[in-house]
Amino acid sequence: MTFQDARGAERMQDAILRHLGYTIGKDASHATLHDWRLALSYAVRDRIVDSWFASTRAAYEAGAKRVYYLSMEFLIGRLLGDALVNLRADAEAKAAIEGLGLSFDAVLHDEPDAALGNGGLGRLAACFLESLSTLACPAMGYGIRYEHGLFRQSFEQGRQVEDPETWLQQRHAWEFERPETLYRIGFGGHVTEGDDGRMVWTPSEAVLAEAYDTPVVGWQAGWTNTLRLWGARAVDPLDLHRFNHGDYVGAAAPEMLARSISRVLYPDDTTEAGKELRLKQEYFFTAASLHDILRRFDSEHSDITALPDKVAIQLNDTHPAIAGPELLRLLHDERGLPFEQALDIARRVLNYTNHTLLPEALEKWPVDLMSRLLPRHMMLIERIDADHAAAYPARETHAVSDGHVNMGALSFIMANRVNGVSALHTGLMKQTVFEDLHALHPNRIVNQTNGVTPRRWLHACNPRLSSIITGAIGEGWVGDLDQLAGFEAHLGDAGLLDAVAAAKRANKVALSNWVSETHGVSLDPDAMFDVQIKRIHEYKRQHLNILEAVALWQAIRANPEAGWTPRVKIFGGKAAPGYVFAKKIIHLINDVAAVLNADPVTSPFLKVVFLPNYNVTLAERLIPASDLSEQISTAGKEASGTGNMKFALNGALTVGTLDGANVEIRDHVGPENFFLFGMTAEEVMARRAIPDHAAQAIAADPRLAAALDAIHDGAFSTGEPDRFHDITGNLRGPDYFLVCSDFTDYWRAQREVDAAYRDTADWTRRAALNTARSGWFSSDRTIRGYMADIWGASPVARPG
Ligand code: 26W
Repeated sequence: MTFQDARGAERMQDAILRHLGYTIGKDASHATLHDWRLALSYAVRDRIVDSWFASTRAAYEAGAKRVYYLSMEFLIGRLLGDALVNLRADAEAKAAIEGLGLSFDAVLHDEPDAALGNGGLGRLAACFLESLSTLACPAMGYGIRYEHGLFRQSFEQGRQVEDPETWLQQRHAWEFERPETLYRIGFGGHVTEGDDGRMVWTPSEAVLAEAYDTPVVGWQAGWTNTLRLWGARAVDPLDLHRFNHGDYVGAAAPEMLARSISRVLYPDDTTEAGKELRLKQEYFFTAASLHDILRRFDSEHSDITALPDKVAIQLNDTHPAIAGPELLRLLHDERGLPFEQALDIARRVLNYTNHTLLPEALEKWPVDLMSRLLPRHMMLIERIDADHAAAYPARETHAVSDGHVNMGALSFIMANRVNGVSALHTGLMKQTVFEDLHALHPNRIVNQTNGVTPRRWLHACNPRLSSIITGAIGEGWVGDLDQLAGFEAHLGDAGLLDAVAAAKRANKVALSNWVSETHGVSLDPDAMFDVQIKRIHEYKRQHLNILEAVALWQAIRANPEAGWTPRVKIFGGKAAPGYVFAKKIIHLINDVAAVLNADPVTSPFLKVVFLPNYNVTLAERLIPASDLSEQISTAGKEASGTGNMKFALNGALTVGTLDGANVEIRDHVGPENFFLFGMTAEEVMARRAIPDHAAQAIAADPRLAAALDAIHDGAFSTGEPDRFHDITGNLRGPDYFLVCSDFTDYWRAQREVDAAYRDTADWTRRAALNTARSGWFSSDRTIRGYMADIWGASPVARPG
């Protein structure tokens, strides 16, 4: 440790002890691990605040254009480790904590995940905020401060059980409450015409939106932006009249009702809940955010028509789409701008990202619900629709049709730019859901292929590989991942590939130890770690993966001496509580695991593990220890994927379809370093047109037939043979996601994987090439694309 670090460690230790005493109010002899973690967090937070204030001041002084990212979800995970890495203070913090006789790992692991998101969309928002700060782009994230994030998952007899998530039942060191930043948000009521012809909305109920700020520090703490989350509370928290009459529940009802708006995250990530509370949540945070954005603009500028020059707003999917009508209401109704001018300003400020083509995920709100909850907005939506239809009569593109408001169409009509999240997805958007609107506005849709932050998803979660890379090419890659390409030239360096292989094996040993400690399952670190971690959904085809496991088990039993490549299939992922079929897939995987892992003949070659409560922190533990990344969705269904990028960056090879960003990953890492299988999106459409496509596939592949039979006959559900008949019935029947039709080629690819893995040196070379050639998948590159092609925003000179 350098003198510099020693001094740093001492300073850090002083700060920790100061906060333990004066912030937590504990002396060292009585402090719990939790107290120490909070004390360290506050000590680290102090350093971020300096960069935060400097950045905020610099943005003001520069009169910079600001980016506002509106998202119902921010899947942040833990913040302490990330902050330490970005402040370059992780070494001194480790020394300080160990100097106090504590385990650094234990302190870090005391922090709960901020699980304010479901999956890809929410995590992308978190990566984007970190990249916006790293690129010194003045920006704010706006969302909801859910009291309860995504549910905790556990298994009982192999079935998913959900329990409330409770991250806020302890001090949250990273937020600053802003009681002075309070907005009144109305619902319901009626609209009247004022004598000046302006429409006046008189809500029948209202809640208060209170701001909670979390600093988002970028790499090297060069810049720090703000994530502002809104908490709901009652205008009048206590009904004293009722209280005085002993109706204590009634007295607290207003507070309970109001807080229910930010109480819990809706756990659905592909099916719109369509619930009134969900729409209230969407309007609550969107309206509070727009109020806040205009207040800040007014404090710097006097001419509202300059708004598009100073403000760019990104709608993270349709969830904040009510922003269009709300901005119109604020500009036209409240500020008196002519409708057309207000519309023009709003259109030049708003942008919309689409993250899915699944019909059931496209939000369509019933007109009567919208009219009841947001009567003025419904009127404005109809006017927007009529205005657009009049201006573009060539195609039928109404946002309002058959009694519903299509939030995708509304977002498109109100947006300056609309983007997809991978090249394939953006192309399909133009051909399917937005075909008509694209024809009318051929330049509005652009592509911005997703990315992930290399700070959390390589540098922090995989220090072993990270230090090998830095040893070879210096540390510049962390802030500029394009430099990773330089690593390829070093793959021939003496011992480098051995070091890469050793790092991977050490990560796998660490994971095996953790799995055996926490789940009592022993994993052979020399086996191939074959990992599928993501939300459970039919289009992601976890059931294709477990079907292949059953077929492999049968093949090994039939010929144990055939020299099988030892493999461990690791699953992780939550199913939306109401998604019965997905929950059945989880049950099947756990039941298959129980039989396979207990099979003395096959378990040396094949094990299956489903790790419960998959979240950001578990991903950080699993991805560095993975050899094979399962990206096996039905082509045309996964908009992009971002886990696929994290695996490639961490030297896992991909077995996958030509879907989402898999296409671009394969182009960058080289087809020879990617195990491709399955139908293309076009072939999927053609195959689906064949009525008995599944039966044909089963008839053509006895291995597939045998695997289905085993599941159907109860081989994994003794005592309840028909437990999985809904799964086998679906796969032998409609099989909409073409599990059976892609099975044979998937089996073929997996056997190629087996053969490739046995050539350890060549596998390591291909793994290292995946790392070296994945620099493009940095969210810094993605955000630079948004800044240039969508927002017209530019970095501000870093203060000091
Ligand atoms: C209304 C319920 C609901 C909630 C969330 C519908 C849809 C969503 C999200 C759009 C689902 C989601 O997370 N989509 C994922 O977004 C990622 C980031 O762009 C992509 O990488 C994934 O492919 C996509 O499934």
